[in-house]
Amino acid sequence: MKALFTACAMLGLGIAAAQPAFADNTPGTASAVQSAFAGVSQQHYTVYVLPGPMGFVGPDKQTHDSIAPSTFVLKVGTPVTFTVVNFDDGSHTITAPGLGVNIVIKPGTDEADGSIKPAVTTYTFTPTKKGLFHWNCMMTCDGPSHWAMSAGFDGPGRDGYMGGTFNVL
Ligand SMILES: [Cu+2]
Repeated sequence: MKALFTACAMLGLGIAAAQPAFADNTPGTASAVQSAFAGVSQQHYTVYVLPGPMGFVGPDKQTHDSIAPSTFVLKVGTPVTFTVVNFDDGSHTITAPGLGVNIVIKPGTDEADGSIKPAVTTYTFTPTKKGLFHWNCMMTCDGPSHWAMSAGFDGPGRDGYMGGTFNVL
């Protein structure tokens, strides 16, 4: 967390809206955000899809299908490319209707030795409006409980597992 805070402070990113505890330590102004993004003309995220046994532990003490990271900070009007590495042999999606995003993630391949060969999906889009946009996976996943799909935030999908947020600044 300290590293994240330091990185944000160095960039001058206003994260007051998302992290009120940091409000005293960040400029939090639109001009500071624009200044921090001034040289950014292309963004890139590498995202990992982790099947249950590799995924994060929920409050039920079980591991779950997870997409990491699950929150994305984007610059409005600037193309962003996602490289999604899927270690699961099932398909997932990162779907945010409010932002017009639907990343359909290819499934990995089951190998003869029982391992899964990861699949790589790339997806590029340009966010055209600022704001917070929830995403969730539209596939039936995280069996048998499907816990990671259940309701959270303002839509289906547990944030940090099969749901999350785009923050377009
Ligand atoms: Cu999923």
